[in-house]
Amino acid sequence: MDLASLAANVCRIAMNAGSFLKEERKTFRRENVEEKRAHDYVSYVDKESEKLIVAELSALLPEAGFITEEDSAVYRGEPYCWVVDPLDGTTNYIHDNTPYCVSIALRTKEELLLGVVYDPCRDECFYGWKDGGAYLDGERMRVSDVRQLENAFLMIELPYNSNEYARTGEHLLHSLYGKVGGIRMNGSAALGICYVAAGRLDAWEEAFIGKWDYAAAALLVLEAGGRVTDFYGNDNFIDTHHIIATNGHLHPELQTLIREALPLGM
Ligand code: LIP
Repeated sequence: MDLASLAANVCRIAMNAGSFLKEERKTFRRENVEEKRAHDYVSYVDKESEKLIVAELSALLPEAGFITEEDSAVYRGEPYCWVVDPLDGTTNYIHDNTPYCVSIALRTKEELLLGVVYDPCRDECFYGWKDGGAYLDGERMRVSDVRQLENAFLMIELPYNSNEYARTGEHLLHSLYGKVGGIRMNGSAALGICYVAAGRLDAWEEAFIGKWDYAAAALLVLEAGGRVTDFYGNDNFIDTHHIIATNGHLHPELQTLIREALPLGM
């Protein structure tokens, strides 16, 4: 399989869907929003974007199955599987906030092969493929070289699952606030993890996220020389719902802090 050529085609598909998101945002109304569960929103834009992407990916690789956030297509154990978030950062989007993006990954049962994340707001395309490197608009990406947590610029995200996650989030903020270079959250797992790959962030973490939120960006961190594990430190993370992505140097300390206060039920 020519992953480089496939990545170029997937970038085109992601950019096409990103243009759709940006165009629809101009006339978007809050009455278009449904609540899948408490504080977890979806709109016709998520669903239409997913239909667009699934149709184009199906033409590109007819034998592949799908894992998609809005469940418009299925995975029946095929050798190849697309993992698609048609609009990552939905809550930002419905409030006319940023960032938001399109995330598309290709995987087998065992490993990630290709990842593309397109941000239509900054017109930035993050992409890469297994053993082929990670790129931002054609420029090779490398993770940062920050080695001390006290100098780190990192992202601590807060998922919808506040009851289960509150103890972890509070522990991390109590342990890190005022003791590191800076803490941010942005509401888009895909872009936050891409920023680790690009060296814009030194570490990122979140639990209770979907495979579609992180699959593409996690591969880019690995290809950019970083490390990705689940909250327990397992490198085999591709079916998990809790992710730590770092430049590698900061991974042990951040994973230890998380392990001190794992989310309830984990
Ligand atoms: C979002 C993630 C974000 C998380 C939100 C939500 P969505 O994905 O990107 O990191 O904090 O709870 O899961 O729903 O916008 O595709």
